[in-house]
Amino acid sequence: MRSGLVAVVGRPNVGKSSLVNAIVGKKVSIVSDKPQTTRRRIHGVATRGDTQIVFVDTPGLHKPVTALGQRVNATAIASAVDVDVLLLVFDAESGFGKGDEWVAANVSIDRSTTKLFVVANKCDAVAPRRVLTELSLSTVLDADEYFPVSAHTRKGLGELSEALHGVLPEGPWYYPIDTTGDVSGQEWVAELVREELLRLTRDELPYSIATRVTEWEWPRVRCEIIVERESQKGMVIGRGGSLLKEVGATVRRQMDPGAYLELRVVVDKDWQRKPGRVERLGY
Ligand SMILES: Nc1nc2c(ncn2[C@@H]2O[C@H](COP(=O)(O)OP(=O)(O)OP(=O)(O)O)[C@@H](O)[C@H]2O)c(=O)[nH]1
Ligand SMILES: [Mg+2]
Repeated sequence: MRSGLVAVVGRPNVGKSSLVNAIVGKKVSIVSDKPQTTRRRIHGVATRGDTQIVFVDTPGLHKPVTALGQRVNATAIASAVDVDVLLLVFDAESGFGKGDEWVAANVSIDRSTTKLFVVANKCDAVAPRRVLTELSLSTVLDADEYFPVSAHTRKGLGELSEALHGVLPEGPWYYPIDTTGDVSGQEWVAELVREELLRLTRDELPYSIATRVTEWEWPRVRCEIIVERESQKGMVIGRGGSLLKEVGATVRRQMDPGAYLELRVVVDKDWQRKPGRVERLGY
């Protein structure tokens, strides 16, 4: 048997979670077009043949301006310690740049025990020539291998998976054969609610939203949506409750049949800027 931990790091919005979902073959981590979607370390497990790859999806590394930002950055850095492979993902469409070098400098790995693979994602969105240019810029990282991929079209994912299989050490699996992730049912519903809200809200609102399940007596599930200001409450509820209704309907479709999902919006003033509050929300 072979197994290993593969940490997926990079700037926000480069497609880390999309990549993990695509390789695992199931949605294990929420995705959105807004940066800073992932806030916790999430395991996505891909077991093929005798090999189990445990992907460690991490929050995008950025220059933090809030307590939440500091917290999620620390989570990302800590998640990259003691792994077998570090996948440093960058966005081929926006190009390899200083931010990506900054990420590499902030995650310190022991190169004698951890392989560094650089992954250029979103290659479907750029011309092949550009992909090569961006990959050649990324060689300043002196990685062990480089991969052009697209999480959307799956191009290059086979090569990447094969290379990962090739470097993982012999050892027992971390999870049972049919496990795809480590997010609990309650956390998952809270994440799905947040994913929908990220999709439907704009400006600063997505960053002000936290979600948590406060009641789980199947089929009754209550999820609290926490915002930072009274004025944001109405924006989340929508005219006549329309936005909340849409969120509820989309999330319910992704839950086991029969769920009764109740959404409630509460204000926790400026929670994002208060370390104690951030921690209490489980980040
Ligand atoms: N064109 C294209 N877009 C992609 C691809 N992979 C991801 N995206 C898009 O990029 C955006 C960000 O995707 P995520 O997977 O949430 O990115 P992330 O790196 O996990 O972001 P954070 O969790 O915020 O750090 C979404 O709008 C995705 O649909 C890809 O291969 N091609
Ligand atoms: Mg993510």
